[in-house]
Amino acid sequence: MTKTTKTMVLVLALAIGSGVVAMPLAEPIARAQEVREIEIVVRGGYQPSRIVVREGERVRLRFVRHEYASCTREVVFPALGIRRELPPHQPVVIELPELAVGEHEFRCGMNMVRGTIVVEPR
Ligand SMILES: [Cu+2]
Repeated sequence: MTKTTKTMVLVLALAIGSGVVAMPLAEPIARAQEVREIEIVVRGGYQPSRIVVREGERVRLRFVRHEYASCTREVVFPALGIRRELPPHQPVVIELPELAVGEHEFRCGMNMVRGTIVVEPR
């Protein structure tokens, strides 16, 4: 490398590093649909225990367990293959996949406390 080439390489490297020469950043892709977040309080049961959503609606459940009773330690969505631990007073967010029209059950690990997600047709 000649001295001039070395200098040019150095200048270019500095320019990139300092952000003077920047690669165009991809624009964040606008979300086609907002996600609806529903909070479910867990205390001797699920509140609300019946959640009605629309077909195709994107839903995220936020479980907040306000108790130490071991019964509700886990939440299970049998048909969806979802099983999550719910530590006390620590929100746990569960992103649901697209659900078919109808009723989808969720329950505690022992199947004592139950809730239902009702998906209504459009
Ligand atoms: Cu239980």
